[in-house]
Amino acid sequence: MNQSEFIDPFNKARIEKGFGEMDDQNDPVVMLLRHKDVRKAAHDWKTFSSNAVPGRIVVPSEVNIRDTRQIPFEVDPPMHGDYRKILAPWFKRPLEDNYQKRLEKIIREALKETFIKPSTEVISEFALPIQSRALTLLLNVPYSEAKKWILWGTHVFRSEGEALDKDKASILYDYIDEEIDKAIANPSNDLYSMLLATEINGEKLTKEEIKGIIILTFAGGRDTVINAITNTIAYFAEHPSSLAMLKENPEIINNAVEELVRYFSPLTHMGREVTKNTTACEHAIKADTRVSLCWAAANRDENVFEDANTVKLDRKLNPHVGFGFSHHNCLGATHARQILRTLLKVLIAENVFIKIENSEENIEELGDFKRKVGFNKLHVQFRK
Ligand code: HEM
Ligand code: EMZ
Repeated sequence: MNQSEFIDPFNKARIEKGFGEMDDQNDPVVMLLRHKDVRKAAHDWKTFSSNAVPGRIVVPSEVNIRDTRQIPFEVDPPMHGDYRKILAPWFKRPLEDNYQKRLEKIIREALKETFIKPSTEVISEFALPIQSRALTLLLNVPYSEAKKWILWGTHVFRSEGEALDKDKASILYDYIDEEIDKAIANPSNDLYSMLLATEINGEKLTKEEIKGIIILTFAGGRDTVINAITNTIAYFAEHPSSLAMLKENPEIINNAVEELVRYFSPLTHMGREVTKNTTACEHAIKADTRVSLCWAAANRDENVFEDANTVKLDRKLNPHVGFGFSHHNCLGATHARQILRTLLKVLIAENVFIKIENSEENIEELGDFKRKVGFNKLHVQFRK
């Protein structure tokens, strides 16, 4: 009973120094580990910029596989705010009744498929299909598109054994180019068409800008959501009484989702480019180097979270940074939260019993730190 235990590898460094160091393709990264420092740096875009060459703020860096700037993720204020303004209403659609109903149907059907199988591999047969089918709602495109996306596997830039796979990335880029061209020829009510019709300060968005927004929607919301779903299934397999507790107290489902995101922190960290010589935790940081904001370490900071290493589904005060902090906070969070809330509701309603058969951990190597972020494989039995 420990597959859903995610040990915090940053504890000692966070307490003793407040930062960690790792190399990434000869472009080292200073990782900020304390909640207070992570939030401060996330806010201070003038010193810690997202506006580097495309791909550089991601760790591992994607500079070798990507020329397109992801928007609004790789843009600083004030331009960042212009993009957010046009995207915000669209990314709030998951709050609509009809969206929620369709999402619930997707999750119910995915679960139903598991009941008739002796065994289910959660990532490929449950989490990935749910993530891809749910994304058709967010983009407002035909449900059948999900079939293609499922074939791409869990990460759009990574393949087994290759952290950065250029050929794989080009499948996504070509697909998006084609979809934008189709929307130009045949406008509909999908995200592509909305963006094609949008102006910022009297100017239409360029094709490259639209591509940057769509790449981010595919890449940012893929393995994060898949890990969140898969880790949640592992958790309730090992804590069936927590599921029963949620059934008794459905009013805490939203707290439970926040706590699972805090505990699992599906996105470990995100980088920034340092614009001027500065210091963090009394450590000198040179201009043009990289830092990362380690959401996963900040989310276990005992100065902020009591019993930080324990999952407390009814945790009330929960200022976690699992979805980031400040202006770049996750644009897909409404969608992601809705998926996780609906998943819990459906598991409860169906009285699901989950048994882990075997698993293989997905460990991220971050210099001195090794962090479990999820699973490569998780075989379970789902029973009613
Ligand atoms: C930003 C985490 C799901 C789209 C972020 C950031 C974090 C994060 C930590 C901040 C990055 C930064 O400050 O540099 C997560 C987690 C998710 C999730 C844990 C799932 C549990 C999604 C989904 C989508 C999405 C489903 C869309 C399909 C975005 C976008 C941004 C972002 C567009 C950039 C926002 C901006 O720069 O203003 N996410 N994300 N994310 N996320 Fe998510
Ligand atoms: C980037 C990133 C976005 C990056 C908010 O996070 O997610 C990563 O998984 C992608 O590889 O390109 O989209």
